[in-house]
Amino acid sequence: MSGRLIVISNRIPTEAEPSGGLVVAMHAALCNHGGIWIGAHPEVTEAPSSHLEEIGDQTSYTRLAFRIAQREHEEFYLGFANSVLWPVCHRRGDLVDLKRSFETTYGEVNKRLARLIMEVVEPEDLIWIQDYHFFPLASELRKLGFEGRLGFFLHIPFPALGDLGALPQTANLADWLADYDLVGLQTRADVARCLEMFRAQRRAEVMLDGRIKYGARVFSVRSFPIGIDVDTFVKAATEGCDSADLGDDLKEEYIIGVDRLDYSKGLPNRFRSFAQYLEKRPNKDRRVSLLQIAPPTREEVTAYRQIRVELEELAGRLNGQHAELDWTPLRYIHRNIDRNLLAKLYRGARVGMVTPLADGMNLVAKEYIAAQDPEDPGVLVLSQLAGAAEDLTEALLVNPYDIEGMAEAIAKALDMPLAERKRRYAACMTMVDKTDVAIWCKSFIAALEACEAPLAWGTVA
Ligand code: ADQ
Repeated sequence: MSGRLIVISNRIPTEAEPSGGLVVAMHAALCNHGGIWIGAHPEVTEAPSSHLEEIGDQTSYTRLAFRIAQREHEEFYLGFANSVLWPVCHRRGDLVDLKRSFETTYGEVNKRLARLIMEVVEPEDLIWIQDYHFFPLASELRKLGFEGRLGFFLHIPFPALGDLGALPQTANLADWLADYDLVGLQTRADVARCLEMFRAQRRAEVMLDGRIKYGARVFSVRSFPIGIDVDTFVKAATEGCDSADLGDDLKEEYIIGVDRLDYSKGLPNRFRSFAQYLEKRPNKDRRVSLLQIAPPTREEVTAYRQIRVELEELAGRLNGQHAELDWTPLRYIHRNIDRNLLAKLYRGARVGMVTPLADGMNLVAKEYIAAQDPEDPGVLVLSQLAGAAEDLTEALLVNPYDIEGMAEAIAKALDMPLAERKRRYAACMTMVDKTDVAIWCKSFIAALEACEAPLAWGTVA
């Protein structure tokens, strides 16, 4: 690779050897290529920073942080990113909270970050920007004269054309994306939605080779399905204590759900379908519980507080109706769990339920598969609306709005013969392996490197 790799993400790891799939993959890529990781400092300050601060003491690459002021945290992060872009991309226009100050501050933070990046970047560097917090960053960098290669990866679903009308006029996704050389999306369905948006623009032309010509720019949109660090996860699931040693309560059959407490994850319908399964199960002596781990996030946003209240009510009702003196059917935990323990909890579960209403990929689906015992695997019940469903076609696919259908899928998963479980697991595991996070990272960087810089119309042969 000619230049350095510059990664921009909202979060930046602070520990020397970070854990968690995506962060580990980026860390490895930066260790290999050398370069800089730029992200928001975890501590919010009074006034925004006017320079990048070095954090950590890695030798193979540099970590630089910019500080966000409290007002920016509210208007840029909680506001425009998570109360406008997040609901629009997850088909929840009803939850959009539009305020002028949100869009203004979103623009300002991106502008300021672009100026800070320009202080450290060199023309032949490769810049890889992560996620919806920074859609306009390429446009800001181009305005400041950066002509090198710029890549973008969107971790969440690309919005449907019909939902884009809920964005303010200043948020022109087509203009923002056209300033990148490579736009990476999770799935082929995301790419189709993105192309649909461009086809609806008079200035855009989808070329025969799949690239898009937009005014003076030519760029590519491709899918790069993200995955997990498979080897590390398999190791975590199998080494150390056995899943049978996790405590008496987990000796009985259980179903597992692991999700950030987000309205996109479909938790109320999951609880309802589990309640329906309990009501309809033919053998009332069969005690299968649901272990739901859901750490709260973004609690300053009203929609997140509301979903928490709704779930607590549903959980209370479910246990009230179905618990026995010596049995609680739903265990609902609001905490982060150590990843080694999480891997073992997945392995011990007969069924993994991943039922979002919309999801870019969903790594929990891949983690559940990777954690299984190949000789006696559990069954993944997966929403057809999760990005992961595009490749994990041998999971039990469900419609997350169909409560009865999900209750039936739970029953089917619990009764599935070993031969069918093994066949479905093997097919899913092949895909989990093929889309390992290191492959995702390498293939995006290779594709960005292959872009001619700058990819403006007229310079293309
Ligand atoms: P998320 O919406 O956060 O990610 P997901 O892909 O499922 O969703 O990743 C969540 C991660 O957090 C998993 O690795 C999971 O193990 C971990 N996690 C969840 N609850 C936990 C708990 N209580 N304790 C410990 N770990 C926990 C966004 C997009 C997704 C996309 C990813 C990556 O919304 O669609 O797959 O980015 O691109």
